[in-house]
Amino acid sequence: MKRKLYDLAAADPSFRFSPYCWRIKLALAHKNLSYDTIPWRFTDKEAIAFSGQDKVPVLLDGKTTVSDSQKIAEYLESTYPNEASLFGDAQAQAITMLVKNWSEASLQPALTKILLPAIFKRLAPKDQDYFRATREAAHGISIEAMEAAQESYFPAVQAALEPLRRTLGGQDFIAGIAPAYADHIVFGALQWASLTTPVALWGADDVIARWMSAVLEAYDLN
Ligand SMILES: N[C@@H](CCC(=O)N[C@@H](CS)C(=O)NCC(=O)O)C(=O)O
Repeated sequence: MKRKLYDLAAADPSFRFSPYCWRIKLALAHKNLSYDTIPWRFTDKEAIAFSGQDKVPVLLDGKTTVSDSQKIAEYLESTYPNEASLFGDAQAQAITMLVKNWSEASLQPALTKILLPAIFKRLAPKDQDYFRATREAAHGISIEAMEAAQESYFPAVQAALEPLRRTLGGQDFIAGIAPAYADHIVFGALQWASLTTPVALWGADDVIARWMSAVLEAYDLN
């Protein structure tokens, strides 16, 4: 049975924008593992209830079901040890947690209020009420107010990107000479942004744009 990945989709089923699902699509490519994706919408909770939780990514690999991107990455690393490593040695794996936590605690929150209004417009109509209710409750501000305040969120994004720009100014990838899971994590966050918002948060000649193309190219995803 072919591996299956439940992957967040918009109204257009081919529009796949989840930062956490992108991590896993790159991790599967890194391990040279083929898979089919199943488009999933925020309100399709029943479809993934078998995984014991309500978020994507969810990976089905033979008889094994794994959810949560970090757990999926660790599962792939231990199940396919003969394929290229996602983390490197134990020290590198530990340092990858700093990258994950920086992305989730600094970079992604800085991007969120810029992206939510753009995502809202692209969602399947059946998802829009749920998305509005959950996101407005989480942020204490309406989607429309976020959109109106958009420019006030730009400085925090640039501040969050500074460590990444400095790093990529001196090396090709976050993990060094080739991409690894630390790159997949940050790529997922920035792909989430570049797919959903028309706002240019970095230019075509920015080191970030160069690195994003290089990550895709490394996996023949360009
Ligand atoms: N910690 C989880 C987070 C996954 C997550 O938040 N996924 C979002 C899509 S990007 C989701 O499924 N949200 C469902 C919802 O908000 O109801 C992971 O790393 O996989």
